[in-house]
Amino acid sequence: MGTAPSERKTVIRIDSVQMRECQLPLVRFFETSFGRTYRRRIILVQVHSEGEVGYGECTASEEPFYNSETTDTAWHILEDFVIPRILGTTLESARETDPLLAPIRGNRMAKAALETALWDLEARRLGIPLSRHVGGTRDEIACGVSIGIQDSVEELLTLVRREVSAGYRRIKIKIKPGWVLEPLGALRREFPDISLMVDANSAFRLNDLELLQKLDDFRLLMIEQPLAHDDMVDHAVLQKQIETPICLDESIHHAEDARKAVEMGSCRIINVKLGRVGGFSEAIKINEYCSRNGIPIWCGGMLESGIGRAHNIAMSTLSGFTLPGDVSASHRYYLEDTVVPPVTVTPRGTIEVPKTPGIGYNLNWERIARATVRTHVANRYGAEKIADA
Ligand code: OSB
Ligand code: MG
Repeated sequence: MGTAPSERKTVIRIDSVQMRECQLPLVRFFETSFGRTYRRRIILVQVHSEGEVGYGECTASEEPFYNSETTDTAWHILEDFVIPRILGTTLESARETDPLLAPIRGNRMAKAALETALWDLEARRLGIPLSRHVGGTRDEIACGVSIGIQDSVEELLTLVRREVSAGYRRIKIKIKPGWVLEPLGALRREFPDISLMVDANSAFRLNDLELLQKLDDFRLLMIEQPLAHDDMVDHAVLQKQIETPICLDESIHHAEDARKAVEMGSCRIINVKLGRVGGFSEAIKINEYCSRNGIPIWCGGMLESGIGRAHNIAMSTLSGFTLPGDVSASHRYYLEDTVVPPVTVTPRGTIEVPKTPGIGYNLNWERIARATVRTHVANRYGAEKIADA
């Protein structure tokens, strides 16, 4: 089971929280079954407590297609609900963030932006790497890549060749109706033995059973979220009729979802995304449940910039994260990242886990300043003033 999260505690008095929206162009568009993304609108969160700082990144997308959150809804929830609940409070530890935010339903990506920042802050105060603070033990993590839908099979092959020679340990391609058998056939002809998987982002229904059964011939590691985002029942029906293991992404919001999905037979593998589950506290619970029950898990990605990527690296060091995740090098998405140096991958297809306190990467302030389009600052003095008035 690995180690439990660090029991060491500090008292965290929340003095101020700053948010900024950064707009970062992607090196190349990223296409899923719900469309193309050309640039990210990312909210960065900074929490201050008695001279210490922690950083978080909100993983919500620009549009409510992956889940119901967007950059703008997350900004609203953070500004009007999350930050006011936290500001001026004194937490026994970062683990108390979750119960404090529990009255706010859903909006897990907004909440995770602050929750993860508090774990970073606490790790820095304790002088330990974030990976160790959350209970992780690995010194390096195994990396895979997620490759979007392309205009042609030839373009897909070019990209896969590049990532395979870079050393990535698992290739995932996005699929949708009309982009399944042809790309997979071409990939398996050229790369019969690579570790290969697909992600449908909910693009199919049980009606597509015949097509989904054909996937068994491609010896895939798994098929990620083939059916509706909110449907664990049909996933259980489907899993009985296909050999390829189903991995759930969109459907799992917390540890109780993970338990129910596993008990119903809706999946055999789980993709854990820090934002989607609301932060480290919940990710740790999922890790514990899945480790106890022999369910492999891996770290998903949301096209994060360096700060979110650093949090993903820390989470991937937990014991249950036994499969390569969607945590890859910064340069695949960003020419200039929000951290320096950017996240890099070894020729072995791994990322070395930072050993310095907190997230273990420095912020690229010059880049962040140029990308910032709006900011919001709230401090406890301001909050007290409003309360007195
Ligand atoms: O379903 O895993 C997904 C990106 C945006 C929205 C959903 C997904 C993805 C990815 C990207 O697959 C993974 C990455 O960040 O490299
Ligand atoms: Mg997915």
